[in-house]
Amino acid sequence: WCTPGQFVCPNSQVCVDQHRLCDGARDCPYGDDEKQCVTIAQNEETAGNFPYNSEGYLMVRKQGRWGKLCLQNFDKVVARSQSEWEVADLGRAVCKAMTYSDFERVNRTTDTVSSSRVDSSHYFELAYSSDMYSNTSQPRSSLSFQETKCNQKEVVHVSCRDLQCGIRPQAINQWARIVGGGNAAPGSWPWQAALYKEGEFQCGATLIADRWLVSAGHCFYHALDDYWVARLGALRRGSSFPSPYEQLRPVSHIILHPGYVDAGFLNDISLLRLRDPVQFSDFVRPVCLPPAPIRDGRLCTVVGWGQLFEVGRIFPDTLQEVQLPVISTAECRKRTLFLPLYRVTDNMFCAGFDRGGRDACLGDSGGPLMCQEKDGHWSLYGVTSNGYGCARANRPGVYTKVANYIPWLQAAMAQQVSSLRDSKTQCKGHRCPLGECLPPTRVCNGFMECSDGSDEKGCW
Ligand SMILES: [Ca+2]
Ligand SMILES: [Ca+2]
Repeated sequence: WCTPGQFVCPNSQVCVDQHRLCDGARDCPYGDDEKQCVTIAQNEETAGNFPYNSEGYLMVRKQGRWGKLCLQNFDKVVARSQSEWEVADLGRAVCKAMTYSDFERVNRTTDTVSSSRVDSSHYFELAYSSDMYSNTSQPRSSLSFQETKCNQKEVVHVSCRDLQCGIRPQAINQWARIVGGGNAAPGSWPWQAALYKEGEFQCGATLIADRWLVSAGHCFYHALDDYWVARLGALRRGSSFPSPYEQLRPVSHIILHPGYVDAGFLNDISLLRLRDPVQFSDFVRPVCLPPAPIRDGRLCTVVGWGQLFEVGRIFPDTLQEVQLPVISTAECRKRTLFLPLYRVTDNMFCAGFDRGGRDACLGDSGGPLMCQEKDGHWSLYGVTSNGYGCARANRPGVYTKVANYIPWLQAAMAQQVSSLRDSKTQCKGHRCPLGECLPPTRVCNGFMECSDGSDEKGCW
């Protein structure tokens, strides 16, 4: 319904013209048009894309247009505004604005514009307007940006470090939580990953670093030699055409916990290394590891595409979320007394309501149980482990207690890649994006069998 080129305000049906982006006035219902007005990028064209770059030029956006911050009058403006700003403060500010923990380096540098880019490069400089707003009762920032030719081409190159974990830039806090389960909104759980084995959805997983996922052990026990692909930034499991927010990454190494025991699901945890790191964005971000063991009674959230009913294998297409209370281990052992397979160890915990129902079944094996900390960020407390059917009354969900495995996770991530066991990658025909291996007879056979049609590309 928007005209091409217009900005679509997230989670509303409002369209905003480009020149109203970063113009200082709020046009989207949630103010999204004034949110992304500073970034780090290599050039003006890529500045407006979704990914977060940890390194690049400091860029600002004014009235829809991106440009590099030009430093030619920086010292003069700082002196006039009687502030004690340094270029390093600019770096710190942009890194923080992009949810990095801090900056690593800030350099004043000369912009090298290749001849093909001369027309598209654009600059803004700081402007100080001491008298302009002096009569208004509202105190406002007297520093702003204005266009400049930037003759000396002196700009800022920044590198930031440690993207903050557990932050959900796209989550809409204004929406009431749906108790009892419901569809998740796009980008609400940016660390949630779907795992596909040879092209088929199998398990959930959780992103904890740019190339590491935590999942359950039982997903891989009989499938260490299969070809696994992680799908991140996805909301709809069944959609064959990936959204622009999605990232697919083949799994290069599967590290199953050495103490995993299939009978009883002991130490049901695994760590997956991605062949290539993900590109962080609003839709693909890491969760935090838990600062302490989980507390009984705490209300936490489970997400997944898990079965909606035990019978019929009905998988929802859109990511589901539900809030569940953590049950004490004593209570959980009582409830599972007559289920002989259930031996709840101290490396596990239980969550769910008395009545059972949909909530008990929602999480995918390997997917996250996460809780929000007081300061607002989210931590991964549990890995969905239960493999005993679902949606039965008095049958709480069982989760691997992540806090007990942090030393193991950290040691495993620090291992030399050469010491890890390689996953199988051979396919004698063609690999589809989600990992299905098509035999040579199905490549260029006139039928599109991969979701992206890659098996029928370049045939003639
Ligand atoms: Ca605006
Ligand atoms: Ca084919």
